[in-house]
Amino acid sequence: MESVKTHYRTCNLCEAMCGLEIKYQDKNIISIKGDKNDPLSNGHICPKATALQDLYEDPDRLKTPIKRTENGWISISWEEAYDEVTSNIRRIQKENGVNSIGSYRGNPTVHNTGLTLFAGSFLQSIGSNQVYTATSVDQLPHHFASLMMFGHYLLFPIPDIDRTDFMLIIGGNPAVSNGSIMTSPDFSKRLKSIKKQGGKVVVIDPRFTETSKIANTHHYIKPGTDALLLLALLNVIFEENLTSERRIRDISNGWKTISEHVKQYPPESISEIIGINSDEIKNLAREFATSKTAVCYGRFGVSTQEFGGICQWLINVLNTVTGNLDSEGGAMFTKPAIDVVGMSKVKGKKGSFNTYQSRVHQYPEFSGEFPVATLADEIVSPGADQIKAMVIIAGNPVLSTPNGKRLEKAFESLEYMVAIDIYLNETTKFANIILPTTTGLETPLYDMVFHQFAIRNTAKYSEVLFNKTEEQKHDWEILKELTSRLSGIENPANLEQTLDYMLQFSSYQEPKLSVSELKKHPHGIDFGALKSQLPERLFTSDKKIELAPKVLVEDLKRLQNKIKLWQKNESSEFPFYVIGRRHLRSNNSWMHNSKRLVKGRERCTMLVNPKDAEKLQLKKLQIVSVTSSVGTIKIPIEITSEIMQGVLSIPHGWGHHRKGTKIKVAENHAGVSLNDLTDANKIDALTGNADFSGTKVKIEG
Ligand SMILES: Nc1nc2c(c(=O)[nH]1)N[C@H]1C(S)=C(S)[C@@H](COP(=O)(O)OP(=O)(O)OC[C@H]3O[C@@H](n4cnc5c(=O)[nH]c(N)nc54)[C@H](O)[C@@H]3O)O[C@H]1N2
Ligand SMILES: Nc1nc2c(c(=O)[nH]1)N[C@H]1C(S)=C(S)[C@@H](COP(=O)(O)OP(=O)(O)OC[C@H]3O[C@@H](n4cnc5c(=O)[nH]c(N)nc54)[C@H](O)[C@@H]3O)O[C@H]1N2
Ligand code: SF4
Ligand SMILES: [Mo]
Repeated sequence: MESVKTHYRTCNLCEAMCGLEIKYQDKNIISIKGDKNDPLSNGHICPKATALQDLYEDPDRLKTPIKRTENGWISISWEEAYDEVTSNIRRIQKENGVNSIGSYRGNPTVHNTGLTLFAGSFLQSIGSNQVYTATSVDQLPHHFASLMMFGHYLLFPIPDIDRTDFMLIIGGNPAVSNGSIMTSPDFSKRLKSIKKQGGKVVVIDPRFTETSKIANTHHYIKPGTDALLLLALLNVIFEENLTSERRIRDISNGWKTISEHVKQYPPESISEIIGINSDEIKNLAREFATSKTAVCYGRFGVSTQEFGGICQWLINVLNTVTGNLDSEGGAMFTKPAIDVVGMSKVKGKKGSFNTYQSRVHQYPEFSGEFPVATLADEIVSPGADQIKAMVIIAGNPVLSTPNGKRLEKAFESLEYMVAIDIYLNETTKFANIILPTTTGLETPLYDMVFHQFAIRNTAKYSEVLFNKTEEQKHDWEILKELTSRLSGIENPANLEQTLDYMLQFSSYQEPKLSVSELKKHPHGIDFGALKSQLPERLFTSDKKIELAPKVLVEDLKRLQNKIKLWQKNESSEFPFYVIGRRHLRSNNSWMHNSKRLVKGRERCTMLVNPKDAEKLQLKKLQIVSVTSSVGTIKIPIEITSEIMQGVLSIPHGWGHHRKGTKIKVAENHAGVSLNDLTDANKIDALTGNADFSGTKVKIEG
């Protein structure tokens, strides 16, 4: 037996990029702890990190390609699998056109270096415009606002949380999610330290969340109405002349337009709709604008709503006009070692909008993809360019996209599907072939995406801990092989060589970066706090921030029409709003096969406010039927004043009872899928993002 060894790496499970210290002996893990010397996470981890061991040891994980036959799944060789996949893709394209192959890439794509580096050329080798990802059930409105205002869809302002005096959090619960589009490990500690230093934290959320518990103040808000709150905050700031910062004003367009538009939204006019008192709105605006530094951060809850695009735009405007964009303690731009955004000055895409439209609903394209809410339509509606086959990479859209049940039916009707995934689950069970990959501890990691969104500039490369077996393949190896077979063009570079190529363009020269240099720094290298970078960092043609982009200003008309509907307040067959909820020991849909993560009391429950429970005579843990315009689920309830009246909360990513999967632990903790209720026709009409917060339901006891 070998001696006990220590391995350092970054956890790839969520956006926080926590450094891990892993003790192991041979192929056995002894402990997974936080790496105190990681310059970003300083020793923090969450309960999910230890599940990396479960993932590594999971007997349900697929290791060799499997193929669906009339007699069930059989193992096949990689050679046979590659042959089948490429010949089917070519055949279907020959018979039905190049766009007959759809693709969907899920969330782990961005946590996997191989997938981020090799998926682009793979999709090019297919050449179809039927491209879908989890972006349009998540952060698409952020990209939209960035493209329109800063000229690049990946140029996100990140809260400078360690130096701020005031943080306004709208529709995010980083105390549980560990932060999103804000890589900030140990978020809770950072939030507490804002308070400790005399600063203030305010949360706006229909639920009194774990983050709200740490904050100074929490306001309930009626789901989907945040755009009005933001307009009212800006109204007060402009009316009371609380705007500031010549520097930013000098490098922005549209200051006057925005000030004119917000005049229409005094707090009194919208207070009743959103459910926050007008004096409280005024105080919040004043406190925010007069705080020495302040940052408004809005995440998933204000992205996945009917006016998600407007929300993300106005959040940027709020930070900008109060002098908090690109300045310490505000919202700042990062400068990562592999500067994907910066590199696109020379080569690469800055993003695009509406350059072509989807076939069935004419939804606008965004940066080369369509809203996934329309994927089922594109599969089931006959005609030229109908999707006949799907390539699914690291995604579980049956559980994660609106109206999952309808998507299941659509998948059933496909001529062919290939999935690149580690499990036989609710989505991959529809595949003809599953190509399994290494994951977690078996993979090298340089976080291409989340270094871009981090609250400090750092760089870290994690080596493989356990070498893969001979039969296993890395994601990038599979994509590279398929790409070369489909395109006939061989990519000579492997993963490390590709990273090396990119690292040579780093603006950090001390030390000179390469994979081998990064390997000498297993805890990572710290390049320090974020720095001001405007106007150089902007991608707009005149190097100015666009505060009033035309498409967004025009979208205010849609909001005006909605205000009339809200004001009417008509009674509805579906009186409740249902929103989501994340849990520290969950990760979207795919980590419920880890015993230690699912143990304990049932987590797939619906939160109901005591007043609503009383009205409907519901009892604790009673199983109720919840029905929306698209479906019904049965779920136990928890009665709690944590959730506001008229709103219900159900976590997403459950519903593992579906037949034909091979995820035993998850099947025994099945729960039900929130997305059997969400409606694929409900989207933010501007950006195409799913509108989850607008899901309306009724309850029957
Ligand atoms: N109603 C509602 N719906 C939601 C949300 C919500 O809050 N409410 N959240 C949304 C959000 S933010 C997101 S990001 C999406 C997520 O949506 P998806 O990305 O579609 O779903 P995941 O649950 O992340 O599933 C990831 C899949 O990748 C596989 N996988 C894991 N690691 C690897 C790997 O290393 N390689 C490969 N090839 N495969 C791997 C897993 O087995 C699983 O099948 O869900 C969205 N859907
Ligand atoms: N433990 C854990 N961590 C995760 C994940 C996970 O599944 N589990 N998923 C990861 C992923 S993919 C993502 S994208 C991030 C997401 O990270 P966050 O954005 O922090 O996501 P949520 O926890 O869903 O927080 C959204 C909040 O918005 C609130 N909300 C819902 N509707 C509205 C509304 O209309 N208005 C307002 N103001 N608030 C609203 C909800 O109550 C919720 O508290 O988390 C990541 N981290
Ligand atoms: S917070 Fe995220 S990155 Fe950190 S240990 Fe947990 S899952 Fe991993
Ligand atoms: Mo996400």
